[in-house]
Amino acid sequence: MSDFFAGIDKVPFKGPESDDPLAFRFYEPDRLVLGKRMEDHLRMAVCYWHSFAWPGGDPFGGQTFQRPWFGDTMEHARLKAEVAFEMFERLRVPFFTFHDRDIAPEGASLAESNANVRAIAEIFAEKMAATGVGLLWGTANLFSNRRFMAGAATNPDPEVFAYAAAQVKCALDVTHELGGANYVLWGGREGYETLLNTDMKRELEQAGRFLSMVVEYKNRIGFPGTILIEPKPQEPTKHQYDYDVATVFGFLQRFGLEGEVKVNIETGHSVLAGHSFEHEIATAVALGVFGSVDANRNDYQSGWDTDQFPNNVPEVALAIYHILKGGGFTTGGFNFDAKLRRQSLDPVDLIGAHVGGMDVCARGLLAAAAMIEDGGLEAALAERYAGWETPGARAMLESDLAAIAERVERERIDPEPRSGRQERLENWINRFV
Ligand code: XLS
Ligand code: NI
Ligand code: NI
Repeated sequence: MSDFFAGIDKVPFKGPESDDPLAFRFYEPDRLVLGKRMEDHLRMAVCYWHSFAWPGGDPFGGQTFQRPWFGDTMEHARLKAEVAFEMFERLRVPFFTFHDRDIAPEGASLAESNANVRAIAEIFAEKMAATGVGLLWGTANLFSNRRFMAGAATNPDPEVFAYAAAQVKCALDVTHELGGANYVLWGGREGYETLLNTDMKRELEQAGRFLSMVVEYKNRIGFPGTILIEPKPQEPTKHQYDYDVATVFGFLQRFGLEGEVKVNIETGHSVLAGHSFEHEIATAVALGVFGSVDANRNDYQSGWDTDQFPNNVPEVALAIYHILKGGGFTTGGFNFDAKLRRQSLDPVDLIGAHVGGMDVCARGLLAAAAMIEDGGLEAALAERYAGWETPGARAMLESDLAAIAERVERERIDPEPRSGRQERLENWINRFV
């Protein structure tokens, strides 16, 4: 046991009237919502990188956080694992997520790095068995080390492609051994800084082949989880190839992977791509590739992927509404890809931030469930598209342009526009959030 969170108890549920900043006001894991436990709806996860690996730097200054596990020895990594599970238990969070390089220091060779990752994974396995905390997903960090400065799978140097493949193999093996529900690929540097030095056609083909190899290997080892791609339009690159959900879907189709790979949608990345969070979710649901969510929020003025904790209930409620309409999570969940502000120095800040984020998701779920139970939005949609339910309209989709044109003339079809009722629907939403 470490003393990092000394004085902070397991977070209790105290109800909406509570003013205790370290208590849940809405999150009750066992509460049934639409017939399913809240915990099973939301499948929330703490991410290792922002909470335990990030030092609090920004482009103008370095570390602000002082953590006893900062350093690059295995001793530090073991302490980090200790503290991480102490936090998961206090938060009653059912899952966590990590990159290989978050959990263990990089060694002098890839073999040594892999051995370090495996040594910590063994500790994870014991702690997971003891606490019941599961792994929502694992991933490989293919962006921090300078070897990846020009990309991983899309690198002009085939040796970097090879190194990335070897690193992903190990991260996927470890994720599989820990019973991970998914494996994520975020192509942080799979894009370009300038087209002047970039052969885009070649790079896209490399990325497609790399992803196909990941899927082939996943099937070979019998990993039952889902492979997820996390779209992001740019940052740190000027342009990232996994721009948004629709772009990723086109890419998957091109390489015949649309049945094998799904998407992990991040709130902040949706905003960076010029979309709303619910737009990205609705797109993924419509295309059949919805997988998981990285929950956070961006500062709307700064234009950066600021990875703040979610605190906007209406935004989260609409997102969850679309997730529920799409059938809810299967292997996915809500991963808090969110970090403290660099002035939030204390252990209590780390706990309090997650309590708030989890409560926002719980409140969003309750609002979304109430919207579904009320049925108003669904009824409005059904009414709006009712014309398409008639046999004539359906038959038209099987006919052809000339036949349709002939019918329009014969029946003197001249459509009368109808109100879209947007404000009424916006007002309706406000009854629930
Ligand atoms: C960065 C990404 C990253 C992924 C995991 O913007 O969100 O944190 O989720 O590599
Ligand atoms: Ni993310
Ligand atoms: Ni991000």
